[in-house]
Amino acid sequence: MQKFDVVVVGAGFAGMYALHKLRELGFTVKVVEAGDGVGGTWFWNRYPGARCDVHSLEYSYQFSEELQQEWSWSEKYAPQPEILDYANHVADRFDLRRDIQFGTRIISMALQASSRWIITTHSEEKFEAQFCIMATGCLSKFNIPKFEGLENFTGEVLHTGDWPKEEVDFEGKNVGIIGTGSSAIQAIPLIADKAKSLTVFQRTASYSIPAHNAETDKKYEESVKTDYSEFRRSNSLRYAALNNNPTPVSALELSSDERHAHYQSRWNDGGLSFLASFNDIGSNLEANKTAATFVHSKIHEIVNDKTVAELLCPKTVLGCKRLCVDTNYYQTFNRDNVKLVDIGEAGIDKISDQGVIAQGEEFSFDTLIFATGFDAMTGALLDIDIRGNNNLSLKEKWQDGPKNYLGLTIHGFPNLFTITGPGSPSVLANMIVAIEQHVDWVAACLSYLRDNSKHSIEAEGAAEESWIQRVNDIAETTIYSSGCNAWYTGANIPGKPRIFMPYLGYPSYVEKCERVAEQGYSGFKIS
Ligand code: N01
Repeated sequence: MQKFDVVVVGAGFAGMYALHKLRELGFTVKVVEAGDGVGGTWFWNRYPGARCDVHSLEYSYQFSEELQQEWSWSEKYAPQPEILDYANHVADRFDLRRDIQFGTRIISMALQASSRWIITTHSEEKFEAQFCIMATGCLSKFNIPKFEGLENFTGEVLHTGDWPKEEVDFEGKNVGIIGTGSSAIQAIPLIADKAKSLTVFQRTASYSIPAHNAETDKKYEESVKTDYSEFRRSNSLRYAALNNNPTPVSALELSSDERHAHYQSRWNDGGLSFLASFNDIGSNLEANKTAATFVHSKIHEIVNDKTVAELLCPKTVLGCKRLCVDTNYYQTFNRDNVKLVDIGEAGIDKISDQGVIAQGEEFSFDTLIFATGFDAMTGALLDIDIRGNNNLSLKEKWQDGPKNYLGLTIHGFPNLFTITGPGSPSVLANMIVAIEQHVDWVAACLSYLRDNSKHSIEAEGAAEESWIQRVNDIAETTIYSSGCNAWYTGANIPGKPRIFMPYLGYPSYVEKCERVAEQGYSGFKIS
């Protein structure tokens, strides 16, 4: 059995950086990856139109000044193929592949009395490691709902989160797509452009803000690169570690004309920074409603058919489910070959051999696309049979929802770390920034243990309890507690316990992590 200081599960952005950082510090590291390439979410999500909703100059690593200076993004919002190229470039540049085992899925991990882990792959290969780092991603276990009759469908079935590497040909095809979240919203305009017909099954309408994507502004790039580290530092002081230029004013302080003009200017800028239009959209439902009303008015301006426009207007709290960013999403419903079927809460009746039956009507398709999202944040972790102290499984431990300390470590599971786990800013921050902060923290922690001849670190139960309380207390003061069926809470997966998973507020999170380390890892048992 091969032995390592650290086994890392996953070779997305988190796993790649963990490998680089820990190897640099002299640890022996093995990365195990189910796919046959690096890139994680950007390896699997190859659907047409897939691109990041964070500006390219921010959605990139900062650990190497040379890397961030030499790489140039072609567009304001990088498309998936370019992000995958970037991941491959990083893997080559830092010679990562020699320590990554591709095409290998971890199925179980068991803690030994020695506080070392035995890790077993799908082919029964075993590794031993003192530490395990779960870099399994927040949106990596894709979800196909259990639709009755799905197995009978005779056409092609695709999922946006598990898209084929080969180009899918939609020419002359009748296509159905279930779901209207971020993935669908990006894919729909491009598929509609190719397919004979596209039918969109919408259960809950989403708010979407235009990306206004463009080629990279070279002057802006140059100005950022003149002092990239200062750009990163100032972004890291913001709520979501994004350069979103927040307006420090309540939406309710302005006259309705002033407010409208302000929203219009944010709409013209495009993207997620719309959420920062005012300082209370995320915390005050009345303020939030003004933003929702503005987006409704835009939908009605764009979509010609009044009934379709009204169906596309979300009735939910804006931002409570992930805000989407699009290119020509609403415009696509003006095409003759696109049909919106609002299935509402009744949902899909069933799948037939020909297609979808909804509201008693059968829709026939050559291709059926599931844009039905992910078992987010916990799905990939719980797919592995992880057993800690006293053979306790993580599944049992988390049966009422994920519990951990700092979103990084779990009581009962010593020497195991989760990168961007539930309870950390993760999906509600710039993911790559959050990843680097976590990896740096773990690397410092492992160095501390080594320097002090310690072999085991475990979150204390009390620290875990108070952490979960803190995560929830913060969420309670925001629109996220308004009860929408967001994947942030697990509500998109039937039977999944509902608990708000991300930690809100990157700067206060980082401060806490730093304080814990400075205090000799307070809240942990070290031996
Ligand atoms: O998944 P989703 P996604 N019957 O969960 C519907 C990131 N991302 O892959 O809302 C019928 O958002 C579901 O309906 P409802 C981003 O963080 C980023 O689109 O549950 N419909 C919903 O419409 C994003 O939030 C980027 O009522 C069903 C859709 O499927 C996250 O990934 C791009 C159903 C799922 O939407 C996930 O996005 C893409 C059922 N049984 C993704 N079950 C960018 O960076 C589910 N649905 C831009």
